[in-house]
Amino acid sequence: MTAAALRLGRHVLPLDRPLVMGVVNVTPDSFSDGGRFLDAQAAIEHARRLVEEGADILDVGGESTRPGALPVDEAEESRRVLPVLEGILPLGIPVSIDTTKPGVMRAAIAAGAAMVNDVTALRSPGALEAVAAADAGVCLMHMLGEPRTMQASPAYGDVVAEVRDFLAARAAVCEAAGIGRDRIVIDPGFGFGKTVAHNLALLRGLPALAALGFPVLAGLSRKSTLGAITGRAVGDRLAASVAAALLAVQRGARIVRVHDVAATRDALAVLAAVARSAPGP
Ligand code: HH2
Repeated sequence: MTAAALRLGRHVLPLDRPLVMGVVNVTPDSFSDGGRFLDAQAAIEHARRLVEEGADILDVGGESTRPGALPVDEAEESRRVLPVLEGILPLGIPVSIDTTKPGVMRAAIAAGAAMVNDVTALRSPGALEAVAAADAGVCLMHMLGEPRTMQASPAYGDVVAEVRDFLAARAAVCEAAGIGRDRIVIDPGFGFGKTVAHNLALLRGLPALAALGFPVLAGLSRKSTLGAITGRAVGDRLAASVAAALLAVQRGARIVRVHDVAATRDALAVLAAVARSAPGP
């Protein structure tokens, strides 16, 4: 059974409705919005808009994970994200730090971050300890390989089973290190070492991940799989992104990581209304 609420630092988020995580990228090269919010003030204003639109969590990242992205050193990543983090904490909703680096995790948690979103599922030496020593939540994501090369030729026997087993193993490692179940979120990592067919299989297979008993986060917003399906450029994937978020929630995702919060919220409101409505005559 998935816990009734997710504990992220001092925040307790009920899981009786899907949560929307709004993306705040502070990078020059993110695939969808690279460079737009590199200036801290612009990123803070963007975050404020996402909260007004109904975001439940903000996810701040200072290093792009897009295929082929250049690595950023710890000092530069901290320099990018910490001022933004400090600027958006007063907005009052939990802030997640999207990083793989234990030093950035520690600094962000000390500054008030309530969650660590790690696309490498706390596999960097010291990352597990950095989260276990605090009360922050964690999102454990599956990635095959590393960003530079992950899209070269990803191959699986059974993608859903392999991703599920990886996430179950990482969650067990976290629990053994003292991170409570109610602080753990799992994520199949759409687009991280996956073909279009793998991503679609994972979307269909989300119930198998949800069955592990942890809230599932799905990040499909503006991703290239949606471009492959629709033929649209990254800036024109709003409708496809909203559809993907809705399909993910219908298949058991409890958190959707999105760039377009207002549109996603509207779609989820329709879904909730249908779920609440009495059976027709
Ligand atoms: N996707 C991206 C980044 N971080 N974290 C989780 N947990 N799940 C995801 O699917 C995920 C993620 C990629 O999207 P974006 O932040 O828009 O781009 P970039 O990594 O280029 O900054």
